[in-house]
Amino acid sequence: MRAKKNRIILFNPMPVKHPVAIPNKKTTSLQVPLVNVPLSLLALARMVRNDFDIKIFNAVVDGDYKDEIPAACENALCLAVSSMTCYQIRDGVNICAAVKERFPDLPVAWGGYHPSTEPVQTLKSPYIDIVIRGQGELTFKEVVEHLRDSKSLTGIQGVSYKHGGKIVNNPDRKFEALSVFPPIPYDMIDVERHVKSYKFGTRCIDYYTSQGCASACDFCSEPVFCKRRWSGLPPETVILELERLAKTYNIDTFMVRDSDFFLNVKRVEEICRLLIEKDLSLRLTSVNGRMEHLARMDEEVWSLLRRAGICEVFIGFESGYQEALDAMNKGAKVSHIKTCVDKCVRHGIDLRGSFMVGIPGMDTRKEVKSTLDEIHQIICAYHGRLAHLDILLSFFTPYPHTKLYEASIENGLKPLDTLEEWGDFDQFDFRAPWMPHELFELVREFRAGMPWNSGCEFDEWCGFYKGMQEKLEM
Ligand code: B12
Ligand code: SF4
Repeated sequence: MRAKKNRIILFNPMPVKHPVAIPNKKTTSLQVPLVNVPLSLLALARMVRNDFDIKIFNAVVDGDYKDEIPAACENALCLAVSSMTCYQIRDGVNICAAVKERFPDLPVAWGGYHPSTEPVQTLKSPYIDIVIRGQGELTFKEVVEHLRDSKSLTGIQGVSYKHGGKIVNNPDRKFEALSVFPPIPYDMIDVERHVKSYKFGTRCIDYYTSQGCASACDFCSEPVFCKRRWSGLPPETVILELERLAKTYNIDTFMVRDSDFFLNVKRVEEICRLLIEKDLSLRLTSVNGRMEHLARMDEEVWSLLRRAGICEVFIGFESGYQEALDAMNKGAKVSHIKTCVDKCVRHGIDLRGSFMVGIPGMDTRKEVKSTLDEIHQIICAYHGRLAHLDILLSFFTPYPHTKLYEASIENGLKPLDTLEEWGDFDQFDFRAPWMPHELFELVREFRAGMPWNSGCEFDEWCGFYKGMQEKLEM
């Protein structure tokens, strides 16, 4: 009898076409760190590591992946690729094409946010055979077991695949509680190559405590992906894992990659209490929360956060224009921005905030003006402490099957009909057909002038902002 194939190649493609590091000129860290632990792949690997031989490639750290992946695919059971809606698609497709040229029969599976939200179009690519939709752990395990045993994928929940020239979409799989899975197996990668410096420490790695989001923002992929479900690890598990990782890899800072860390405030309080009790001297950064929720959160909880080492929160403020927030179904008021900023200042917690402009159907000039004003107000609140603030300003980008994608089409966006079109779409500076050229350029000028990008001090900033306002009034 022939031995069954059991090598699985897992691949996390490059998120950006040109890996440029954008430094934050007010701190020592990057604005958006490019080197990230491939949590998606590790979440899958933990389910199959005992029965399969796993090889992980993370494009941002594995320089030779373009040559090494096709070579590693010889005699493999399958190649599995993770992708967001961005350049990862293009890089992933290129690698899969090279692999299929050498091994046309090797099954290629894709998962992650893009294929999950656009499975049929993804499967129209000649280089992709299987899409695993949504949370991947259980589905992936079943799929690779079936491939190994040469069984059909019929009936495996959460899978879409090609069969006899047709695309078959099996029913969705129920969202599972995170606590049923083994811990993320950091030992399966070279952690040292994923350690980064970030603001509060020199040894920072990515970690997550929850998956999903219960909100329904109309621009965001999360509701399409997780159908508004959320699951968080129990506080005791979080603390044990943080302690173990900190000790094993000498980590001082964890970048928390949850979509909504704060959803269950009791859980947050308990995590904080345990962190304080254990006195591990850890810093948690980029901890994501929703503005209307954080604005309502009790002062006592805010003060616990800082004492527990939660040094920085990441809030998607999105817009300073109420009509835009409403069009996004953000469920928040512009006034929540100030409330959150005041709380951060009062409790000594650094703030990362993100804004975007160019929502379809808006009076774009008013939208831009209000949003830039709001950013200025935040800068004023932090004026002498600009290193404690970081604002990301981007242009609205449509994502598959979101309501604002539909609105974008109605407002003149050419539909993105192929996987490759999504992969070649400019995520950084998407200029929507409804965004006037002069406003687009003005926003880019504003962004380049922001203190973190230009390095300017508060007084200089105020002069620059006055000039911007005059241009906006014209
Ligand atoms: C870390 C992160 C990044 C990292 C890179 C991560 C990476 N994969 O290399 C960086 C900072 C580079 C990044 C960039 C971007 N990101 Co990002 N990012 C995240 C974040 C915060 C965490 C991802 C993560 O590791 N999660 C933990 C893992 C375990 O979950 P997961 O990835 O979902 O994996 C599970 C399933 O998806 C599935 N799965 C995933 N991959 C695969 C593969 C296979 C084969 C299978 C079977 C299953 C499977 O199984 C896993 C376990 O359940 C998420 C939000 C979130 N909380 O997930 C946003 C998120 C993924 N990012 C998002 C976006 C939009 C972006 C940008 C495009 C934003 C922009 N406009 O610039 C950029 C892209 C490139 C760029 N321009 O820089 C969106 C995705 C939307 C979409 N349709 O793709 C998210 C969901 C945030 C949001 N709510 O909008 N991001
Ligand atoms: S924008 Fe944030 S709060 Fe809204 S659905 Fe997406 S992840 Fe959830």
